Amino acid sequence: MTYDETGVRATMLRGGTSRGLFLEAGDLPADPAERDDLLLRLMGTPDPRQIDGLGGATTLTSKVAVVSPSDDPDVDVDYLFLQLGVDEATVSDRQNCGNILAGVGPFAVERGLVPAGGDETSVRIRMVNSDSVAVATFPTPGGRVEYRGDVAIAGVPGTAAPVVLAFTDTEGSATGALLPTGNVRDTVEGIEVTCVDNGMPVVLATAESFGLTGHESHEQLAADAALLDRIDAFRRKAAQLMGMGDVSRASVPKTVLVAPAADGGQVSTRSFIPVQPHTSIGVLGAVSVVTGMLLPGAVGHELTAGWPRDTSQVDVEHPTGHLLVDVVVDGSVTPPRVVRSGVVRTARKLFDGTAYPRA
Ligand code: NQM
Repeated sequence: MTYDETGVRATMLRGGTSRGLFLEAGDLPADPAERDDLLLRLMGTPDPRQIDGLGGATTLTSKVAVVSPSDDPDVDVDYLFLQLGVDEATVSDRQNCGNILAGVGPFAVERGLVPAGGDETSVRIRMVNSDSVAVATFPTPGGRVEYRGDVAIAGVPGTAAPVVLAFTDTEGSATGALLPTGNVRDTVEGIEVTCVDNGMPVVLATAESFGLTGHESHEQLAADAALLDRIDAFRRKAAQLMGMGDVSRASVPKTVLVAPAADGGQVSTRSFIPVQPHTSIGVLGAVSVVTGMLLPGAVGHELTAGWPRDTSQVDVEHPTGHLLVDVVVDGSVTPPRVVRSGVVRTARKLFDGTAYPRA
């Protein structure tokens, strides 16, 4: 079949602070190479402006969710996340996306893949990229997904209905281990790091070790070409230690620099995904960073000294606001064990229709 004439049934949703095209696996070519070629043409990659496609010319808006009913009786749907390049013709399944994940439950109900459960529906989602499970819970009054609500998340104007995401088995999502190097602390290019993977492989370092305050704006960081080159070289070296091989064309690992909080939160973060700075922070990126920081001996652990002991919620500052994550980790056992992690996001359906690929 040539999709050029028929197009493909597609829904676009904002999930958290990202935006992506949501497609059913059954509507796409079964062959991954043919599928990827179609996705690149739908999104308008490669082109720095993605002018002839549906991508939004940033990595945060060049994302695709492929959803299908699951064979596994313990979950409802499978979600394959694909990160498309913007100016390079790349399609990568090497990372998860916790923001786009926020749209998967609503999409599954909209498409009839999962029945609405009552006032609220919980959808069990296998994140195929990492073979881990997330449960998404969101309002469905009268059997319809309700996107309107009063939850505000930093980086998105207005308010919307909450999508509560609870993660299980996210340890070692891309690397096989929570501490992929086997150590809680390593040195990369003379910089002390903690390499951690609780849903997203992250190289955690202090902002200070890069000569930064950790409170720079997104624009300041994006304009610092020497810094971005340094980050790229740094994360490639770290990836070797993490057993990830050559990551020059991969979107992981991410680098996250931490510093004392400056706006009433518990830690300030500046993330690089993997080279350009994030305008906020990825969901699983933030969960991984907090997990790492909670481990005695880790980089940034000293910043946790003043964190309240009566809650597992951690207020993570990023360039455009705050992200609240919920993480409980048992660092007293070897290797450390994640007891629980989760986050609250919102999502919104932007369009549902037929998408046409460029020739
Ligand atoms: O870490 C961006 C995003 C992400 C990923 C990135 C994400 C996550 O903000 O779970 O959400 O790190 O490339 O969408």
